[in-house]
Amino acid sequence: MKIGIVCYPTYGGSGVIATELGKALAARGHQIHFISYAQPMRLDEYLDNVSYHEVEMASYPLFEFPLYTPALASKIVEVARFEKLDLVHAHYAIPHAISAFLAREILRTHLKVITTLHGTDITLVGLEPSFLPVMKFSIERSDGVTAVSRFLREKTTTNYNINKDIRVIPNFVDTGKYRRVEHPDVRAKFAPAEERVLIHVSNFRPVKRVHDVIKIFGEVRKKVPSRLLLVGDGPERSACEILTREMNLQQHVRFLGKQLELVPILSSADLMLMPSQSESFGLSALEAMACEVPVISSSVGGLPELQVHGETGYIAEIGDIDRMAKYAVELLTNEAKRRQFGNAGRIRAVENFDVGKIVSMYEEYYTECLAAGPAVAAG
Ligand code: GMT
Repeated sequence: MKIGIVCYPTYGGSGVIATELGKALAARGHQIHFISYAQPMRLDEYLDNVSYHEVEMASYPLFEFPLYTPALASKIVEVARFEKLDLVHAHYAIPHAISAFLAREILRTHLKVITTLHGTDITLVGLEPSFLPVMKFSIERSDGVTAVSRFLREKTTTNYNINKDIRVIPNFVDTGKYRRVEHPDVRAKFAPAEERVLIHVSNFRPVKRVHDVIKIFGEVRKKVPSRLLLVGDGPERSACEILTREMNLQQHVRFLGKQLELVPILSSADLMLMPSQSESFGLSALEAMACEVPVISSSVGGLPELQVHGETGYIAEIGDIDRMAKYAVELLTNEAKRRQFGNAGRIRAVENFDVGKIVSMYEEYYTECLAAGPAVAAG
């Protein structure tokens, strides 16, 4: 198949999944064309069957706001026409699916559009009154819609009053690459041998509740000598650095910024904290599980579909810092149990969320959508 993949290129789960999906499909012989405003972060090497097409943004004083949606549509038209795309797979409905529909109108062909819903496109952004009708339209007019968890499918149908078949295709990880490989030299950079290592990976947006991570760590440190690694960057980073200093934890917390090579870092960690306010899937938690790192998370969104309370980690209510800290101390002071949870997480990642299995689900879904007639919006 000839597939256009439209995604955000930034450090974030939807871009990671789109890029890894495209790479895996290319390895299976499909022609993949990534379309975005910058090279996706994980597309950092030359690969057979993969091309990247950058959306050029014209600036003109009359345009107060960057006109990304039409610029992206024009690029999709160009790529679809010259590369003879069979379908466009839009990751995130707004604006990617909208641009794909515009491209389809211009091309006057029935270019198939498949949209994958990832998270805040549905739970936050799309609920803005100004976006609501556009969001509903983009779901209804897609030839296929997938959601990364059952939670997100349910939210989509109830929030937008949509009667459309939405396929749940969960996120995935390459468990061949994401596996625990002890790197004593890397671990030694982060903590003395007798201390435990906690980790949090996110884009530091308010929904991630990174403040809670630091507060949980503050409680844990009262009982267990330990360090906290904070991986990623985003709007809350400065406030988190301030909180760390206010709590006098700066000697024990490392802000590592955006990191591409996560496996050695995850392999140095004993526990992951993910106390999010909203999380349709929680890709970082899956990557941690693949590396045998137990996860302590909140109970929101798709997290209970990913990890099993009391088996691969623990789940607590949003904001319940004391309980999360208690769970963390329990695992960090019981090495046998911590390892058992780590192994269970690895097995769950391999059996349910490995790249091979999930990419086949996408492949089958593409074939189904290509064989079906055009999508028709209800009422
Ligand atoms: O929707 C977002 O907030 C951003 C998005 C991203 O690009 O990281 O995150 C969402 O998609 C990821 C990939 O499917 C999921 O793992 C995240 O759980 C989800 N984030 C939220 O729901 C907050």
